[in-house]
Amino acid sequence: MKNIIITGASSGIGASTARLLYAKGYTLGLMARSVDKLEALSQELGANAIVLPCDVTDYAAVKSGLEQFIAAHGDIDVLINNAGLGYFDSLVGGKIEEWHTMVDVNVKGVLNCLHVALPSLIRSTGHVVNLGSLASHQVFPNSGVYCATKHALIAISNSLRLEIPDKLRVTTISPGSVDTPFIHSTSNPQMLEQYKDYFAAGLRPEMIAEQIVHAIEAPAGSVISEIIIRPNRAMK
Ligand code: NJP
Repeated sequence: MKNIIITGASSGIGASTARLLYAKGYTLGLMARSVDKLEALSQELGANAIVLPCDVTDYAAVKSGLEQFIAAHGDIDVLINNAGLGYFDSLVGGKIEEWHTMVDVNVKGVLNCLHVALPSLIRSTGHVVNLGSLASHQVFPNSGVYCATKHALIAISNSLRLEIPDKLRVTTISPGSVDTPFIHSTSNPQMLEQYKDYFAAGLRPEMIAEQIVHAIEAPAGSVISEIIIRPNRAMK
C-alpha cells in the first residue's frame, strides 16, 4: 500500500486527486491551510485520509506535518506538490505582495516539501509529482510572475529527475485552464471578469486527477516525465 502526500488537498485538483487515489486504496496525507475543508474531505473518504494542516511556505510546519505522518504510517511513496496559486494582473502596476506570495507558495513551498520529504522518498524509491502548467512552457498576458513560477517548477522537476533516476521518479503535470476556484484568487476585478468564464469552461479537475494517477501507476522501470493536457479549444 502506498503512502501519498497531496499538498493543496482542500480544493480543486488536489481534492479530486485525493478522491480518486483514496478509492484505489492509497493512504493519504492531506495538506493545506483550510483545516475545515480537509476535515470534511477526510470524513468523506475515511480513516486512511489523514489531515495535515499546513501552510507550505512555513518550513517548520511542513517538517512537523511530514515527520508526524512518517512516524505513524512509514515512508512517503509519492509526494504530489499541488498547492499553488495565481493572481492575474499586468506586471506594470502589479502588486508586490501578490508577486511575493506566488513565489513563496509555487516555488518555495515546493522546495520546502521536497527538502523535508526527499530522504523518505529516496528510502522508498518513490515518486514526486509536481503541478506545472502550460505556463511552464510559454507565457501569457497578465500572468508574468505566475508563468515565471511555473517555469521554475519545470526546471526543478527536470533537475531532480537527472540526479537520482534509479531512486526517484519525477513527473510534471502541466494543465491548461481547469475549472477550479483557482482564478478567484485574482484581486483585480477587471482581470477576474476577463478570465473567469474562460476558466469555468476549462478542463474538469477530475481529468487532471486521472492523469496524476496514470503517472503514479506507470509500469516499474518507466517514468512519465511530463503530461501536458489542455482544453481542446482556441487559447486566450
Ligand atoms: O486551485 P485551487 P487548483 N499552503 O485554488 C492550496 C495548478 N494549475 O486546484 O491552503 C498550503 O482549487 C489551497 O489550500 P488552502 C495551480 O497552479 C491550475 O486549480 O486551504 N496550501 C488549495 O487546496 C496549482 O499548483 C490551473 O487555501 C496552499 C490549493 O492550493 C494546482 O494546479 C491551471 C497554500 C489550490 O486549489 C492546483 O490548483 C494550471 C499554502 N500557502 C495549473 N496556498 C487551473 N486551475 O486552471 C494555496 O495550468 N494552497
